[in-house]
Amino acid sequence: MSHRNGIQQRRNSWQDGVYGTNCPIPPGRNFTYVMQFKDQIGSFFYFPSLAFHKAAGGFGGIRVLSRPLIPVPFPPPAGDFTLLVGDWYKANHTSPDGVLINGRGSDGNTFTVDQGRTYRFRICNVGLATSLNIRIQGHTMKLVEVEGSHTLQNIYSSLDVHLAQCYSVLITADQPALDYYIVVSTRFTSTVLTTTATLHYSNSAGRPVGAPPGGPTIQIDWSLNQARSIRPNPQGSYHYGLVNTTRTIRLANSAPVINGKQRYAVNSVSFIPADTPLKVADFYKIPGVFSLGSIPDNPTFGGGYLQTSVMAANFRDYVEIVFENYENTMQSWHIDGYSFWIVYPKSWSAIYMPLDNVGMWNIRSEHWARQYLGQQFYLRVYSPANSWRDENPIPRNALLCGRASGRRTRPL
Ligand SMILES: [Cu+2]
Repeated sequence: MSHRNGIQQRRNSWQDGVYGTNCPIPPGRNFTYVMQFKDQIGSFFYFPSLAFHKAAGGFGGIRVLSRPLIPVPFPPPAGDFTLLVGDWYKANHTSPDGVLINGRGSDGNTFTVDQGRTYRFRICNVGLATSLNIRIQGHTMKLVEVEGSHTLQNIYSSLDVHLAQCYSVLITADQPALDYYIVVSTRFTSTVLTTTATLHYSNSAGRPVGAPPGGPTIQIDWSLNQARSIRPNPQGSYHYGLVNTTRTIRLANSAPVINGKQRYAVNSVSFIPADTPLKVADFYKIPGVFSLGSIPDNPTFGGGYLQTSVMAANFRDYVEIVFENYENTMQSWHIDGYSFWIVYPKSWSAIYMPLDNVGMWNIRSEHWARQYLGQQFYLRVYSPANSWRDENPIPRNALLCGRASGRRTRPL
């Protein structure tokens, strides 16, 4: 089962490729996802979404290009590289054993550039648990895109990349003709792990000179200030103050022990999978798989409990979502069909979101152990119209499993 992070899947949670929307693809069989990359551009990635399959790889970059003639706020780069960076584990998920760039360890990748030209580097953190920092010896990075939004074009000497985050930076090969280290290291870890790749000038006189440049390690303020400096290009953004929100949803992450086991939760509810994908159960109106309203709109600060949690919401509502982080760790939140947010320790982050996408959408921590152990739920954005205008019909090739086994999708 494969999910594409950041791809909006307009009206089409059928193709989202997560536990709550699709049946797993059985061994030896295949499934064709059909989707349109509509009204969005930018850098994203796909990955296997079930269990801990992501720990073994199976991810790749996605580039959604602007249509020809649509103006892009920077000149066409001389080349376009993807760097998928992430923590790597050999035996368990408690502390990483290394950092990989495009699946390889230190000195495993070379990116060749021509002196004097400018290149686009798309950088995504595809790891399980660790924020990373990236920097390039002797070069600065001009940030131009974050998750599909063009940004104010600030210059950085190093950039934090949090879990599941993607950036585009422009790098100009404006230094003497040599090789230079590209360095990726872990953030907020007791042991700092580092890996390197090579930025190779095509007319290079030789290997990098000196040691790989160091970067920030445990400083949270540094990261927070940098995150605040990253602003979407203000042109074309909503005038949020002018829109009336119809509902406020407050979501607090927590780490309760339930039945003697470490779990993670949202508003005290620790998600457990049901035996049938929620979207499929909803479509066939199969009772007993989940119930709406099984997660509260506000933190309860009560003891944690297990539940297949689904929150009900109405199509075209305009909601304010406040992510409240009372814990001491960085939180990466992802809303399928919509977007992605970072919440710093002991702080909160408010977003405004038009619920313009009907479907069953996963809201989850991108920290993979946390989402696996319950820090996630589903938001069911519902339109009573039951029209193909609002939501695509069930795919003809949809796999059916659990209590939906043996049902028919729709005639060919
Ligand atoms: Cu997603």
